[in-house]
Amino acid sequence: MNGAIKVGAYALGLAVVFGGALGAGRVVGPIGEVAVETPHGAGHRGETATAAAPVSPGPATVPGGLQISQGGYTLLPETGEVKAGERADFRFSVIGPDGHPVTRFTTQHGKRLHFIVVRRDLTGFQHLHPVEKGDGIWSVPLTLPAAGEYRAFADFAPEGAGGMTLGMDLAAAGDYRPEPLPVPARTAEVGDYAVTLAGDLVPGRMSRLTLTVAKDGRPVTDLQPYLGAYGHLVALRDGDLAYLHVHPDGEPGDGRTAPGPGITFHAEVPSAGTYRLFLDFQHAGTVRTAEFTAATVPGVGGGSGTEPGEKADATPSPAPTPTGGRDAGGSDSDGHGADGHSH
Ligand SMILES: [Cu+2]
Repeated sequence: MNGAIKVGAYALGLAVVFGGALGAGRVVGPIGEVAVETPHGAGHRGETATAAAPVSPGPATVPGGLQISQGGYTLLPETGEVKAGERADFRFSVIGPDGHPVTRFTTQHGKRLHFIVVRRDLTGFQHLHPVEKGDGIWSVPLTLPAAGEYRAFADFAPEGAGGMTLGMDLAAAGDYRPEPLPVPARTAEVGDYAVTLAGDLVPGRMSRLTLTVAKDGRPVTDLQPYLGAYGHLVALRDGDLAYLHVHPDGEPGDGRTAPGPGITFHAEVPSAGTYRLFLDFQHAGTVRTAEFTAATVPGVGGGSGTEPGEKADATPSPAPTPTGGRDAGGSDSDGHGADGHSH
């Protein structure tokens, strides 16, 4: 049964800018911004700032979710076997740099840890919230609906460290028949709801995506906050399930973010390719997930002679595209002043 499964293990190694957490802010690693005082810095005190300020993480940054251990933190599963279709009490811990389970986490989006599970063919998406009772052991009821190789992501921020996403494999034995990835589409239906995706993923650039929710053909304008936002978006790269950093633009109660129908995000994908997007939103008391396949579009300028994966440092001319500035803060001011969606 293991023959076909191996394939998934390869695609690692594509190293780029992926961030870690569900909206936890910038790509940060535990090594982030601390200005290290290196020995050869002695005598140059005044200059440390320049030397130590890493403006760009550079191409060596590994996308989130691809590793079970990263930056000194390691996921340790404690549940051996999960049987397809049977509910398991799945347990794991996060081992910290000191070798002990981490018990202090910074709350992000209302939870200390977010747990995403998906089968390797990008079906069966689940967004769960395990419970930890003080000993560093996380526990969550988990059902893997069908046989196959699954990927589980733990998205968290240890206290004092940046947000990160670690990933681990889970297997449910049996006859695994992977499903083909749906073709890219602008609209996804879930129950009586239709969600429409506007905006494009551009490799190496922060892209603005707006997902608009309608029910029975009418725009939904009373979305409910779910974990502190009107929507949560997880994006996974087809081919290796790298976990993409997406953060919402605005939040309930900030005086400018409407409860629908549009939910806006900023997402940065590191490479050209195809991604699967999962939008969790809550309406009428129920959380639903709308799923999209999205292919990247080429970056700025006409001549697409450069590798999209490389950051566009050498972009010859300023980009006239409307997809937003290079940063969330105060960008999108080109042309249409208001926020993409009408109020
Ligand atoms: Cu969550």
